[in-house]
Amino acid sequence: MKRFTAYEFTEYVDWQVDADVQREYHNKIKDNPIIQSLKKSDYLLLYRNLLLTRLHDIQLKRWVKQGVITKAWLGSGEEAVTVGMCGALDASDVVGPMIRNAGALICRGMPMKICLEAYLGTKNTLAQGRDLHIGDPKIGVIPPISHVGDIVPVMAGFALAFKLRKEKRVAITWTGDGSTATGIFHEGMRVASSLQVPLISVIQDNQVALGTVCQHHHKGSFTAFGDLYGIPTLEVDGNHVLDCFQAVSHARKTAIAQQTPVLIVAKTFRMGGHATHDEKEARRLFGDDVYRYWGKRDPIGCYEAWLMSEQQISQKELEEIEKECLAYVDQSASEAALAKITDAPDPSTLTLGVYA
Ligand SMILES: Cc1ncc(C[n+]2csc(CCOP(=O)(O)OP(=O)(O)O)c2C)c(N)n1
Ligand SMILES: [Mg+2]
Repeated sequence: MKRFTAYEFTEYVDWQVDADVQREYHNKIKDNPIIQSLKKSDYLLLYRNLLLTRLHDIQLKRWVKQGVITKAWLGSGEEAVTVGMCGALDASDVVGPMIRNAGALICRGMPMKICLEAYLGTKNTLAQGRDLHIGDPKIGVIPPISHVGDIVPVMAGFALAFKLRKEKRVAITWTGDGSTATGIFHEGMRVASSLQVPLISVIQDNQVALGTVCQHHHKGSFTAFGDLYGIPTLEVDGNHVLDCFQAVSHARKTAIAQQTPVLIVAKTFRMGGHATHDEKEARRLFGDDVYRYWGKRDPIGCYEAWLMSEQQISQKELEEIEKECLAYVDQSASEAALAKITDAPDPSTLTLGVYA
């Protein structure tokens, strides 16, 4: 993909195929029947959604640098966990993303213009400009809850409703490594496991919470939570869109057939800061070697290389998709910027629908 020197991490700007990483990437899924059953259009849809998710973040970063917004919470480097997992869902399922899972909105079909308007506070989003955490129940997206962990029991509640109505649907949510420290995450997991509801709970271990590295806030393996709650548990490469896809595809079947929650632990890496304001501090926290290691594992670069070498998809075909995505994001950003002027919320509506 085209790299954006002004907005992207140096490891991505200089990205090249690393033979060892690529071999490992291929071996991870080479005999997987779920991946083998995918069609070319499925592969390309995942590619498109990865690109759109990255370009969404690049556009936000551009606005930060231009002073249009003060900061943005990005998911750069972690796109595969969201895009791969959403790709394996059914349209009837319900997703509960956190702010680093903006790709979930894109995968579920929210117009890019609205995704971007969330940051501009227009009246066109679900919260009508009050909050940048957005969703849309019509497309099965529950907005992130600012208090981390709180979405887990909410999503368990959706899963309980599906169970009681005997519907073949699942609810899925993502919790960061740091947010597993909250009591509410465990209350949600305990309710889901004791009531045996079809909840897919993903621990998105990007190895950091704000400025605290994971080793300092958690000892032990996150997969042990699966035993603790007596539920099936999977461990995936969070930078591998196909590994994430196959895990949710499998988890979804299990969750519905056995009426059980499934835990998925996905290891990944936050290439930026907690938000755009502390990218330099984050680099100091981990050091260059760690960035180099994860930079080689760019979820988009690796997938692109895999599509070309294993699926014989030409670079030209991928570039065509990219051209469309770039044009779509550019157009959406212009429309969103205009909406900031034309569709500002009416101040007299400030307290409407506000209950706490
Ligand atoms: C209950 C609660 N405590 C603290 C915060 C402040 N806070 C926001 S994000 C964050 C770190 C979350 O880390 P992690 O769960 O690993 O997610 P990541 O940011 O790495 O994606 C904290 C402490 C919050 N939003 N809610
Ligand atoms: Mg984290």
